[in-house]
Amino acid sequence: MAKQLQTLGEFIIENQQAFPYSSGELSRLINSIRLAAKVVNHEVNKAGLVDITGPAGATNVQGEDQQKLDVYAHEKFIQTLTNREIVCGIASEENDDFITIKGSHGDHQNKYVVLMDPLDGSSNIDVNVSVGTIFSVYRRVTPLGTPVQLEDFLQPGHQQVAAGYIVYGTSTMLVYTTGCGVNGFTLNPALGSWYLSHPNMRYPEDGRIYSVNEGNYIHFPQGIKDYIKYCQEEEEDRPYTSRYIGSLVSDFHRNMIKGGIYMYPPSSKAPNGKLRLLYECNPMAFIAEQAGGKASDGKRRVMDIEPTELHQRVPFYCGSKNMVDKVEEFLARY
Ligand code: P6P
Repeated sequence: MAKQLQTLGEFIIENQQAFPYSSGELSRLINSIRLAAKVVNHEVNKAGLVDITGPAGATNVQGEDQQKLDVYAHEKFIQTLTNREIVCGIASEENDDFITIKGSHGDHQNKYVVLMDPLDGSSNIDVNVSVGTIFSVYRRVTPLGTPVQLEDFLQPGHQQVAAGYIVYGTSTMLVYTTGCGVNGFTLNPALGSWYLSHPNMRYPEDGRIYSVNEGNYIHFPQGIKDYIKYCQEEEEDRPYTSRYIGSLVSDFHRNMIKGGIYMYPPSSKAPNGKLRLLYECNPMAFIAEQAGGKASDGKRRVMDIEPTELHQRVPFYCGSKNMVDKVEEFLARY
């Protein structure tokens, strides 16, 4: 008789006592994320059938065409988070400014802020390649009872209380941490339940996969060019392979399971790289570190960077610790 997998609900209840200061709010927040994820998953999985895959006509702060599914996912997560009386504010890739949530009594008593990329990798939507949702959670730092402020969102990554992602792939998985390790839950769409399929996920210290858009090679810093050539040299201890899906969540997830490094270096075209510190790099860095991996901007620990803007970009090197160390070594030569 196969062992009955624990559901996400059972896991949350079992681990509730892990956060003495949280009166179940963090659990309610994760519960609202899992509800929205199911709803978005349903739409993502039928994207080809209904007219919600094409551009929505608007563009987001990135200047990217907002795919209708981007907008749909953004709205669903905002709606479920707002209804659960937990967050006082939300920042999203899809909105230039943060969203203030007063709470049902209009008194701004909710303690948490959420920053998210509702549908990362959206350029892959209409070619049927995996996409993902990324979220990052902080406790507010401004006084309860007052409207949320920008400084509640501009906190360094090491202040996160939770972070996670949903990968809408061959199966749909929710992977998250609250600072006590990383656990992965797989959705059974027939039942609408999430099951603990990947308990205590660990980033292998070494790996053989490097993920980077080599189309930008000539624009990379010399240290990155050298590292890529190092990976490609025919040495017995370096049978590396290049894997790049173009969806951060999917590349990260595969590398965390198999061992590898994801790189989005700066380039002459994008001097700070492309990825956003607050709702792409910090949450993925929290997860990577909690799984024994590492996340750097090439010089510093990503989670130590003091944010200055909501949508600021940073170079991003994340994955197996020894591989990130090696990249930093190559970059330090120049
Ligand atoms: P490029 C998707 O837009 C994204 O933010 C990440 O998910 C992905 O890894 C990266 O950008 C892809 O960017 O420039 O290689 O197409």
